[in-house]
Formats: sequence, C-alpha cells, structure tokens
Amino acid sequence: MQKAPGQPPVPALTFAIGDVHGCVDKLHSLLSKCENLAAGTRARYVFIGDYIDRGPDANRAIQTIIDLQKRPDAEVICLRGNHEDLLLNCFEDGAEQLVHWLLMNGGAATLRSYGVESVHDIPGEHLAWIRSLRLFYDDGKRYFVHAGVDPDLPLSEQSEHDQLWIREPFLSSDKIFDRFVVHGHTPQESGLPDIRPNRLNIDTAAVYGGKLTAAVFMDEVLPVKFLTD
Ligand SMILES: [Mn+2]
Repeated sequence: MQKAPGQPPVPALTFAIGDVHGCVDKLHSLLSKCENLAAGTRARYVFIGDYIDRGPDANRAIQTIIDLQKRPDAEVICLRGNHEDLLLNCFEDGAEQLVHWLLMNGGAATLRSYGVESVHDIPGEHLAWIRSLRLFYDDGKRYFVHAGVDPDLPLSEQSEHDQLWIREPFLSSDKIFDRFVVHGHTPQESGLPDIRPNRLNIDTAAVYGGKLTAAVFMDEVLPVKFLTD
C-alpha cells in the first residue's frame, strides 16, 4: 500500500485481541504488554468484538478502548461481535430481544457495569461507539472478523449474520480462503489460540477464567507470537 503524504506510517506491528467480555483488568494487563513490545512505535490494534456481557465491567472495558483510540501511537480497529449486535437489536426489536440478551447472553452484567436498568440508559458516547463498530477488517493478508465466514462463499459476499454468529461449517472447514481468517467468538476449551492452515481463533475464554490473548502480526501472514494478560 502506498503511503499518502502527511499520513502516519503504516504500523509494523498488528495486535489482534480476542473476546474481552468485560474483563477490564485482563485488558489493561494485555495492553501494557502490547505497549512494551511496540516500544514506542505506532502499532495497530484489531479488536475482534464482544467487549460486553458476562464479565465484570463492560463499561470500563469500552472506555479503555475509546481512550486507546485517542492515542497518537495507536491505530485502533474495532469489530462488532454478536453480543454488541444483541444489544443493538434491543433498540430495534423491543422486549423479546431484550429478554434474550439479558437472560441468555449475560446482558445483565453489562447494565450493572453502567449502574442502569435499561439499555436506553447506557451513556450516549458508548452507544454511539457500539453502533460504529465494523463487521470485518481486511489488511491485505488477513481477514479479521468476529465469528468467521461461510466457507462456500467468497469473502466479499459474506453475510452479516455469518460474520457475527457462525460456528459450523466454518470451524471444521479446511478451505484456504483468499485471506488468512483471524476470529474469536468460539471460546477455546484448551485456553490456547487455535491456529490452523486457514484460520486462527484467538478467543481463549478470558471470561471463563482463561487468558485474554493478543496475536502479534508483522509482515508475514501468520502470527509471530502471542501475548496474554
Ligand atoms: Mn464472545
């Protein structure tokens, strides 16, 4: 990619960070390790989605990422997860979605972190941030997406639903995609990243007592190392 004049340099390091789910202490610990590795150079951070729900402090987890976005030494890309989608659906579809989110998917913990009882009382800045999240990020070598992709379709034709929710047949597929797919969404029982020839799962189950993981990418397609909180 050519660098436009006046633009900051393309970062040499990319950190892809798995499902946070309100685990703000693990997020702080992991980000400080990323910063140490970047050693003052500008780095790219790709968050794979699912900032909220189940874990203790979605509010502070989101604020931590918003603060990171304001820093000149960080280029921050934040993807939407299915949990953010569930929250946003509460505004569109009413009570039925709300009950689903609260009871089945840990939304009560998110409301508690804001000290509110309704999604309508989540602060506007955070709601706007959640609405702004993108579905995928293609860096030319890797396709970052929350859940995965439909192996029967090209990357350019993926549905929103599959990118937020898919497990099978994606997880069992050995199809080589146009890009190496980096995703979260399906917590690894092993607590370790799952690296395959065609994809990498970085959801190491932080909210279930596992580590929060960052895959570190440089020029080569595959990660050069992993950092954990
Ligand atoms: Mn998740």
